[in-house]
Amino acid sequence: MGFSPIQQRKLDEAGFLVLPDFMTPDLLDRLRERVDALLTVEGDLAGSEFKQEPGCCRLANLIEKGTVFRELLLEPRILDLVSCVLGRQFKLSSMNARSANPHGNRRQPLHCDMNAVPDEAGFWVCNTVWMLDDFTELNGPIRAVPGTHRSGQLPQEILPDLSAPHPQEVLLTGSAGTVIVMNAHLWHGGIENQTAYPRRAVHGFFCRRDKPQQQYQGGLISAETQATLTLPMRQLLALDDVLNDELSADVAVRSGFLK
Ligand SMILES: O=C(O)CCC(=O)C(=O)O
Repeated sequence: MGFSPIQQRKLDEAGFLVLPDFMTPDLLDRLRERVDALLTVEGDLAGSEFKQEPGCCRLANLIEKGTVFRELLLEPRILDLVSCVLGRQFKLSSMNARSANPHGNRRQPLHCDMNAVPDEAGFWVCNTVWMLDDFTELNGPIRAVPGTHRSGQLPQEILPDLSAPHPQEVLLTGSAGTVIVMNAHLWHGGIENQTAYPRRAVHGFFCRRDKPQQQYQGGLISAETQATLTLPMRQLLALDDVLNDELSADVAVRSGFLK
């Protein structure tokens, strides 16, 4: 494992781990370039394979849309940390991008991704957030309530107002090139971007193999792209996994908060 016991304990106890300077400048440049190009080309349709969100631009199905995103999928240090949350049996659930609009003036409600609560086998969702811009207090970082991944409850079961500040919340800030690994049972949500610039991130979202993918990769990735994928990629995408076909093929896409 490439991470210290202290870092692993932080991920386990707080529910997130911030990894500064994780990306090389070259990777960061290529991710930015591809995300911006896709946002331009897709225009009003951007994100529509999944869900669109007021106040921000989203992209979905990124494994299909660029080799640079496939590099993220196979990053061994990230996969090690994901396995600290999910155990060894996991797969990609979706890969998306989210750009909080300048002066977007909207915050996400506190949520758990996919409205997921841990089950008898433990945690089953884990997100990785690849910061393409600095996340500052003002430009719409993620807020999170440390330790809530262990509460066994969804925020909407407890809190009267999911948009209100939470007394224990912290802001997950960092400079561009940082990656956050987050137990996605953690109560969290993006807040308002009050600046004049977009705040972009790519989300590599993973789940345990016995659960449905958020976005069924076998249905979304074209045959042409599938033919170029290596075996480790196919395994992480669950492309040759009959159980995943049963679990994911007919499941409506599920978000923790988007209708
Ligand atoms: O701000 C972000 O990039 C992450 C927001 C988030 O929690 C989500 O879209 O589920």
